[in-house]
Amino acid sequence: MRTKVAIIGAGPAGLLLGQLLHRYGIDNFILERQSPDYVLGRIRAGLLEGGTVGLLDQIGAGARAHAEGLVHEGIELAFAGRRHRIDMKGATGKTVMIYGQTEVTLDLMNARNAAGLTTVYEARDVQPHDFDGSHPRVTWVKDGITHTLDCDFIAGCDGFHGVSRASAPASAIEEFERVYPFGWLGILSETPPVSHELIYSNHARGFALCTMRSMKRSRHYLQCSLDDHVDQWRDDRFWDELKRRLDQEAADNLITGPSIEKSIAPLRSFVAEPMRFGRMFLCGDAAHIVPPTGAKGLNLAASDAHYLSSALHEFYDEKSSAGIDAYSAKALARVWKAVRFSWWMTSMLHKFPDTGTIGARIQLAELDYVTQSQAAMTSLSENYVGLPF
Ligand code: RFL
Ligand code: PHB
Repeated sequence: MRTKVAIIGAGPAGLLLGQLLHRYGIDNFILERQSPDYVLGRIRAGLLEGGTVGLLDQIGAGARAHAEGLVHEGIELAFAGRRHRIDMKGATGKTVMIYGQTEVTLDLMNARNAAGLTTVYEARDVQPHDFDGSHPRVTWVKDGITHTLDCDFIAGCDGFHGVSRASAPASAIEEFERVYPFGWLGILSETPPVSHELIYSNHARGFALCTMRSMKRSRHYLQCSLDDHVDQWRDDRFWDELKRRLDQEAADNLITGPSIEKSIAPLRSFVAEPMRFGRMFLCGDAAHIVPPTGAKGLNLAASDAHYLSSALHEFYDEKSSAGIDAYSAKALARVWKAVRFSWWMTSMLHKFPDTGTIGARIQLAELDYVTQSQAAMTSLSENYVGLPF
């Protein structure tokens, strides 16, 4: 078997890259360890930058997002018992969209099926080989049989725990990491959102976020201890704790109901440099992780896929290596700005075990500044709606 680009991983990065390459007429093949249902079942991101929606439009997969997604023009920051709105559209002229990662993934899978492109799900022992030479290949096992795919390039879109980054020589990678001393406990419920925009709350008991998937379905997060287990968080405990971390009006408006999903995610900032090893490129969470406070993970996966598809288009169309040579530096320049923004939002909004009362007062001063200064609001908004790519 042979293809131009072998893509490892059918998450948002791999599926979007596949469609962007297809639009340029570049043949590609995806290998995914899990089943389609498993991939679709992961409740993760909910917020898309305008640029990400634009990429879905470019590949003809944006119709349902425009019909069902919720366009948001601002967010609210809650602290010291009050909520303050940041008018992002007023500050930048841009908006963001609430549209779940599960829906994005489904739209991308449907586009891939409609284009007749190959995806092998439940591929075991996927392994990239010989990407330091001119004839890379990928092997995997399916139904007990080992398969080989020859290719020009390998795209490692297999997430933080994937095989691609792990296959690059350790001496060629520099890793940067911060693990935060807390996690996010998230629940999904068939209840209307508290407010029509997202509420990010800084509270002495810990951070809380009220977000949504639709006007009938809410997604809420609470900062929790890394030792916590979902079994310790019955629904009524979750709702009680959320109410305590919100301002009075939001707490009064909160409609509770049974959770449909409940999970705990650790928070981490991580970057692997470079994002290219010979004929293998890393894309999305395979190369970098950000804490979800800035809503950047999926959006970075999308901008990486954009940079990489443009670079490969230049390679095939213009017979020029300039694009692929510049990919890592170009992608990392945007990644580091999102890493900085996500770290900053996380630092401003969470309760840190080791910064004491002075840390808490500095956070309040910063939140006061960010919600009073037009310059600060514009800076937050510019990053939140997504820096250009
Ligand atoms: P994914 O989604 O992890 O997909 C990688 C795919 O690769 C497969 N795979 C392999 N396949 C073959 N062989 C192997 N050896 C393989 N190893 C792994 C996996 O099965 C999987 O299908 O990475 P990708 O595509 O880079 O996408 C990244 C995003 O999923 C991630 O950044 C976001 O979910 C982060 N995130 C958010 N991002 C946003 O932009 N906005 C948000 O509002 C937002 N909220 C969130 C989030 C992540 C969260 N959690 C749980 C980490 C909220 C949360 C709670
Ligand atoms: C979500 O809707 O799941 C979401 C939104 C914004 C964030 C994180 C998660 O910052």
